[in-house]
Amino acid sequence: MGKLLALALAGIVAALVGERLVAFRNRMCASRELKPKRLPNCHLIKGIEVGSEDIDILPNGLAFISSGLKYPGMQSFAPDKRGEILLMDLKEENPRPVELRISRGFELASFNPHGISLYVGEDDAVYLFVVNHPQYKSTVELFKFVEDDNSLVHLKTIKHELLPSVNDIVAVGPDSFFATNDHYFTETFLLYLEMFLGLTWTNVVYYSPKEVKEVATGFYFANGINMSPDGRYVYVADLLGQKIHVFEKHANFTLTPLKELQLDTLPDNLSVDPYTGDIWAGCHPNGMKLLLYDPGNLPGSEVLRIQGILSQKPVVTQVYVDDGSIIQGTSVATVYGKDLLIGTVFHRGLHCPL
Ligand SMILES: [Ca+2]
Ligand SMILES: [Ca+2]
Repeated sequence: MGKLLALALAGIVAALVGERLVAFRNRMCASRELKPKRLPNCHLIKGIEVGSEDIDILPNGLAFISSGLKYPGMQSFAPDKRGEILLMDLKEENPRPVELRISRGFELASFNPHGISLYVGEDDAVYLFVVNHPQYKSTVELFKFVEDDNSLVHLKTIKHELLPSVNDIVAVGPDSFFATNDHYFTETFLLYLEMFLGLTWTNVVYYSPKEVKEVATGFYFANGINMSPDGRYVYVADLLGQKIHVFEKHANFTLTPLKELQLDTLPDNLSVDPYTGDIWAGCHPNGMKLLLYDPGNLPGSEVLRIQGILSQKPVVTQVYVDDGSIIQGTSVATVYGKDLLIGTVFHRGLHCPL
């Protein structure tokens, strides 16, 4: 009887694991194959050697790029190199990125930048918020940009128990923001178990010096976050839910769910065109290939433009699709006029005229 019970239990466990595995592979888009769709005259951006995970652009064409992310379980081609913030002036004829100097007193050796967000203050001061993972922990670093000097002055490091695993942020004031947590757990084994089991425990948190609160939850893997140009709506990419969630933002910085847009790909960071309001999403068409990074079977890239997200029928356009032969693991796509910048966690970004 003991053996029969053990066999029955083993059978149930095997069935559950099998069911979870199938569901996990579906969430990862593991069987998706790609038909490349390229844009003419794109070139890889020289001077970005260890990744271009997130990009944000000022109205004057200065693009800020976070480079050198090391993320648990993900391939890194320069595991010992510290991260950096690069600046590229898109108004120049042949823009080349330069590293921004960071003021003394900031712990540069362990700089591991992830999502970023710019905020222009009332006095035209430019603030750069950077998600950082020193020793694989999560902090948000607040910098002030000094253009004359191509430098960042470090203002403060923000740590909070509600910000344990931050992926991306969108600034809403000179020292306040919404942030996504991409995992509930922080320990590597548990965070992978969380993904495998398909728990939807990740969230969005509002932070200000006076108040910190969870404002949305129920995501498999909350990733990119951004806001409509009028500041009324907040967009959140759920990477493993393959969705973009739209929330209405209120004066007290709470969020009300408004709608969801189902995609057939894994959306990472979201950018918003300040003139058209279109959302540009850097996407991973096959999450399994991204995770495994097999040089013989490279992860691909996909860039989507979403027009009219609030309308009855949003228009989703595949702008760029690559099987990985040119760019792998696209994490962001952002536009400045007729320039499209595509970033990736692994290597150089791509600059395409639209
Ligand atoms: Ca961002
Ligand atoms: Ca991200």
